Amino acid sequence: MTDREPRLILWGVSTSRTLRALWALHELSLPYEQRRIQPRTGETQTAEFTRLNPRQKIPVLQDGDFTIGESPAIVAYLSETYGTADNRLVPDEPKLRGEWLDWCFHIAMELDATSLYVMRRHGGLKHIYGDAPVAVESAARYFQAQLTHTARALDDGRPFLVGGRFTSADMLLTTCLSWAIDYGVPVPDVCRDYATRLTARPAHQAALEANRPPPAPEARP
Ligand SMILES: N[C@@H](CCC(=O)N[C@@H](CS)C(=O)NCC(=O)O)C(=O)O
Repeated sequence: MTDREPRLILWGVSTSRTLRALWALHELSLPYEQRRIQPRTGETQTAEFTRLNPRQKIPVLQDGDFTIGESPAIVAYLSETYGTADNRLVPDEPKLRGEWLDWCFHIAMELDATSLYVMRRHGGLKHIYGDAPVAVESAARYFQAQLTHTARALDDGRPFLVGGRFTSADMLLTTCLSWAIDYGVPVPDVCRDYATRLTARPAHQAALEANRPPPAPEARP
């Protein structure tokens, strides 16, 4: 933890990836402002936002004059900059850190990018990315096959993925499990129970609230 006073601004709302950043902010009890921009509204394409993130994606975190995107990186940055011995989300012992990285890459690549995001892009967002039912079906099967490894790991009764304590790998896995359950992809009981336990954390509940999208214009009073 540094003695630097955080000046944190989180850009984004309403996505599984912004939820991760919000969850970390609440786990670490950090004060922040939120710019509640949403995907596919044009708000990620403005000149102001593109200067911040040329990838035109949310979430983005500003910490003073430092800017970072990619939800797993935001969470790790927050923990390494502001985490304490009690609430840090990243292990520091080299082997545990290696194990943590292994889980983070596995979840972000195999469960998120290769599976759930393919389902999202070619299912719910097919009007933008193209209709590809075979890709959606195959991604759902791939997710289930990849998840068997996670289910086997959790079958040993461990409360968290790495080192007996809550880390950001648990945040990535929980958001993917919630996403899969929401899509109706079958998830083994051991993973479902794990997700139920982790989503009950007060910081997750607070993050869910902060991640709620603003009401649609026509619904506003
Ligand atoms: N790998 C990135 C993915 C971020 C991402 O794809 N964000 C989407 C929404 S979930 C986005 O901002 N799309 C821009 C837009 O649709 O305007 C992360 O984990 O942060």
